[in-house]
Amino acid sequence: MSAARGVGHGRGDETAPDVRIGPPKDNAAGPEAVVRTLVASVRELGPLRAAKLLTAANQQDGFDCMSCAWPDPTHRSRAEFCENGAKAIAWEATPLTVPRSFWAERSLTELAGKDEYWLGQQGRLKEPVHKPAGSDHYEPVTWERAFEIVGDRLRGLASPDEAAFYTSGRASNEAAFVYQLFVRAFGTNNLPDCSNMCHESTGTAMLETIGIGKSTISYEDFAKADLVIVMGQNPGTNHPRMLTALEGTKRSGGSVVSVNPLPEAGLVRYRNPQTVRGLAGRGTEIADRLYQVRPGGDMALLQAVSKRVLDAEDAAPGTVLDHAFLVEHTRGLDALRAHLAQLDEVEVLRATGLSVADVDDLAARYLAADRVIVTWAMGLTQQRKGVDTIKEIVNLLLLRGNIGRPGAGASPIRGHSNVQGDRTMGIWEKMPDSFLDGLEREFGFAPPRAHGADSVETLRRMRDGRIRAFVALGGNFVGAISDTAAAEAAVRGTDLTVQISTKLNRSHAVTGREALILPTLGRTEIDRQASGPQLVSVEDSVCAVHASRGKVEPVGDDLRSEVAIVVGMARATLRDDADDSVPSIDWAAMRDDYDVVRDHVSRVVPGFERYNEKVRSPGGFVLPHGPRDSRTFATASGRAELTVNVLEPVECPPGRLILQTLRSHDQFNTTIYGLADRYRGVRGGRDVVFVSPDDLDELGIADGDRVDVHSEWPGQPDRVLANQRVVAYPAARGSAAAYYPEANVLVPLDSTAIGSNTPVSKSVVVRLVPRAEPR
Ligand SMILES: Nc1nc2c(c(=O)[nH]1)N[C@H]1C(S)=C(S)[C@@H](COP(=O)(O)OP(=O)(O)OC[C@H]3O[C@@H](n4cnc5c(=O)[nH]c(N)nc54)[C@H](O)[C@@H]3O)O[C@H]1N2
Ligand SMILES: Nc1nc2c(c(=O)[nH]1)N[C@H]1C(S)=C(S)[C@@H](COP(=O)(O)OP(=O)(O)OC[C@H]3O[C@@H](n4cnc5c(=O)[nH]c(N)nc54)[C@H](O)[C@@H]3O)O[C@H]1N2
Ligand code: SF4
Ligand SMILES: [Mo]
Repeated sequence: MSAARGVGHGRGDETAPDVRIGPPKDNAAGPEAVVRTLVASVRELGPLRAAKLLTAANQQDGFDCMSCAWPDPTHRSRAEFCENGAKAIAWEATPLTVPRSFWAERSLTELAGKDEYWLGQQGRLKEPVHKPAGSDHYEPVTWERAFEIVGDRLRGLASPDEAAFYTSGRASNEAAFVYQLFVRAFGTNNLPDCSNMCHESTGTAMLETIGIGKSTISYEDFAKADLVIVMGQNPGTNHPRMLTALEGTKRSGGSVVSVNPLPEAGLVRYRNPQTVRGLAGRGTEIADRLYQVRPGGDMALLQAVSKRVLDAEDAAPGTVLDHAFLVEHTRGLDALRAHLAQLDEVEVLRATGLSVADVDDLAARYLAADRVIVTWAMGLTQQRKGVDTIKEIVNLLLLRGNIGRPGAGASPIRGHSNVQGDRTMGIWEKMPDSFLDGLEREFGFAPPRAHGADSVETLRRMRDGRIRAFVALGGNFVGAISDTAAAEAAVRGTDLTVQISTKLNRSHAVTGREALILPTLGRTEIDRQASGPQLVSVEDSVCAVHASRGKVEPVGDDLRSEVAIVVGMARATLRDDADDSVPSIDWAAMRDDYDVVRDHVSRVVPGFERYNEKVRSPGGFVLPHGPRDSRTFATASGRAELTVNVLEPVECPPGRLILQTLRSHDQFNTTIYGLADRYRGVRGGRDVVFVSPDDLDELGIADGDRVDVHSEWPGQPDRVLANQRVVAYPAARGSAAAYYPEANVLVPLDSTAIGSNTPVSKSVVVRLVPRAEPR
């Protein structure tokens, strides 16, 4: 397959697509969102199923919205969901299923030519299927046979390290815990996950500086903050109910600013669909200022602001920094001060694309605010210097004691609804020894200690023939990771791929020589096991753990829960009849009653004591968090670390742009709900590249032109995303944007963040090449 095709994009070189462009919107949500939510869910689900599900979403006896990891307020209203939550629910709970005849009718070759939108539209998977080696078709298979194949092939590997076990962040705590237990009992730490492509830079930076990789605030802190700085995040689309929290900041007198190359709709103006003001009025202006930073310029901006804070302290000693906090709880102030004294302001302006007045303005706001929260998402983490950028957030906050007190803190906003919980449960290729010791004590076997492969490393090892079997608990690994062509070649080189999934995606079409699809229950569905209906639990972005109970009948009789599937694989793989080294674990007991899983967790993972009791209390419970609760920092020094980080701005050669790959309003990661991006004015297609009108003038390209986007990486041939429509858009100068996952083809596998190995999906050096024959 040629690199130019992108993900399932045969479309690129065919007849003219009919993408239509209108003006971007300045407001998010409002009545249109409510109507769209209801119409779409009723159309997909029917009125009864829709009513049952929407009223149970995010309620204490209902299920947790499976879309993003935004937390719930303590006091919930009757309708605690948003337009995009409703889309996720409708997508999962659709009664449409893939018929048995599908597998004989459609070859893998044919499926590989379809795009993600088409694949997702085929409905829910409802029976296990197997693609034998050498065949171009899946065929239905019994669960017993499917497990036997998994067990057989895994046991046949030369070493457990020849297998990798991926997790996407929708898996429940219970499924994740049982899964990592199976993988470690099997004998490897090869547990790559979506977090490797997502907030890994956050975890790395925060663990090193404050001793824990999770948000230091609670939901209620938003209403207490004087200033919230939203960096590299598009909440109006990706965490829609965050706008309600930010509205809370505004209404209690605080201010909100956005640092982003794009003016994202919800941050400009928000019309809360749950208030009369939001429905009838113009809504609330959320962001008081947009600092339209050049991609990758955040680190320079943060350093420049910290420098101004230190300068202000020099001008009025004793009045600016939180000396008591710094002395008692931190280390490294002198080194930071010395480092920032050398900061090259010319370099800062070049890196940020901002004016001195902009930088001064942000610094003045920071200095004027007693309580400051910084939140961020992918605009910061998916950068080459993502880890250092987040360390600079920590520096800035520490200088004025903005951690561990009300209305202040560092708040990464997680992506998948349980990606944070999965990590807590041990889904990580390098879990600390303390966790592994806990497993050893509880289960009586010696877990492997050598660190395993993360997502990018898994692909490299597949490419090199060192990983031969791949199991995925959810997600769409090949569709989500960088460098599509390289990724697909690597996956096709493996012996076996196994996908535990709800719906079809690219990873079912691009497989190892042999492949299995194991269909699973979604979170909306009632999960019945031997002991009765089960509940599962999840952890949100602010460390609150709560229960989720399915509400509707499963779409098929032969679906199994994720826990049951993992147990099936474990029992087929880890047979202890002949071999003393195989731990004896009562897998069936965990499958039959998830309380048994939670009892194990309560003895292995700190903070989960009395898990079964606490998860059943209304609203669940909040995990302990040293910096948030008591300003204690579990770093090597026992203090929060102010760090010195060397600036290395993204270089952009003349005639090139820095391209970011981002989400439309109508998708969840690789799941494409529809072909519109309403807030950005795009309808009917996704093959667009957004560029500022001034850059287009300079490049001699016009709005509406068709271009091939070439990505450049030293020593390698160009990667190409063919035939995109250019959209003149109010983007930062020198930047461009295109949609993920189609644009993943442009991100080189070797382009990863220093320290976290996260693909650099937000800074790709590209050149726009006008199509030879414009249409
Ligand atoms: N509806 C919906 N909800 C989702 C998802 C979804 O796909 N759909 N995905 C979920 C997941 S897994 C995640 S991780 C989150 C993702 O949530 P976001 O991080 O909001 O997602 P992106 O679309 O990648 O948007 C990145 C934002 O960063 C900005 N940006 C890009 N480069 C830079 C930069 O260099 N500096 C700054 N300051 N900003 C930059 C972009 O303009 C954009 O606003 O959302 C979660 N929620
Ligand atoms: N270029 C570029 N690449 C990126 C990003 C980017 O911004 N730009 N973002 C990155 C980020 S932040 C992330 S998180 C990753 C996402 O990577 P993944 O998490 O691997 O991808 P998703 O698209 O979220 O996975 C969707 C699939 O999960 C399955 N699924 C849905 N619900 C369930 C369930 O309840 N159980 C099970 N077992 N399966 C289910 C369905 O089959 C669905 O097709 O992509 C990363 N890749
Ligand atoms: S904000 Fe996120 S978790 Fe909450 S309802 Fe919307 S999509 Fe679901
Ligand atoms: Mo993510």
